[in-house]
Amino acid sequence: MHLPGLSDAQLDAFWRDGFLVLRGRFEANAVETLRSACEGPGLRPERMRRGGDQKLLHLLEATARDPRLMALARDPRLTEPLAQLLGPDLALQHSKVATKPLDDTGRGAAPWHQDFAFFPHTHPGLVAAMVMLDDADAERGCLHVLPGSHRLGPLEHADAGFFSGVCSELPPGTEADGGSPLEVAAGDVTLHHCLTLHRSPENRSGAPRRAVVFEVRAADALQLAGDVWVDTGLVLRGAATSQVRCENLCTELPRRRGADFPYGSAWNQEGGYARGLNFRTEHTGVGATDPADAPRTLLEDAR
Ligand SMILES: O=C(O)CCC(=O)C(=O)O
Repeated sequence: MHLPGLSDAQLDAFWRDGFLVLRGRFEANAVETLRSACEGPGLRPERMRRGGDQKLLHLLEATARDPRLMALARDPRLTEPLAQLLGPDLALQHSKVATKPLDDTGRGAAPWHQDFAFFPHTHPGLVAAMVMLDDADAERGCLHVLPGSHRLGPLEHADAGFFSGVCSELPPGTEADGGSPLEVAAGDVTLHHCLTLHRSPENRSGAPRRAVVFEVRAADALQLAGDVWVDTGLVLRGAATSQVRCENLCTELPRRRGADFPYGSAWNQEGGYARGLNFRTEHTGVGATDPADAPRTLLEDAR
């Protein structure tokens, strides 16, 4: 197996720029296997149900949908470079298959954001590894990054006080359609730091743009907010730890806009009773006083 670690120059480049492209990590037959997994029973029916080639789709919990994607998450061609960046013990925050509409429909773009804003942790030791299943350039919706932006720290992603998923304090001069395109071939892997500002334009090529994405964290990073998925916390390398590392950073907790919006405020700092009441008070202005009336499972039911 082809298993090069990152060179010192690559490590320096990652910490300087906040991203790295690993060329030719997966051979053509490995890419073919992954494409078949994406068309398999764990993914295709759900993809079609949610709009298929007409929509930008992030099919989460990918490792639980197909054993080939579980094997990929733990493949040393990914975990070894990630361990060089994050330390020996690695866990998953989320996994997903990301696809875009085949045509210029206006629905395939992801605006500027930092991944950390969606799931703040006690330290920013998280890196996204994107395994490309198709070639991608700017026309075909490749990732665009703002080099060095991971050094800005956590930025705001809010609209009228609610989490929007879009960075609302872009560095001066950053154009909505700017950034450095990461042109890639199928089998390449891009790595980006969880604080690196990135965006992904729509796919105007008429050809598919598929990728498998793993957001990987150092095992000692404790999640403060945002959703957990069925495979969140899956140990990918090394071991889980009871140690929590806290860094001196100030970050916004994503504030939920509505019951069906999948990012909640401090989800693990409120009990079910408090969470239901807080949500209802915030959104209807009516606080329940009778405990029997408390919407204990309001959020869970809405998911
Ligand atoms: O599929 C893409 O290119 C967008 C990925 C992205 O921005 C993300 O997962 O945070």
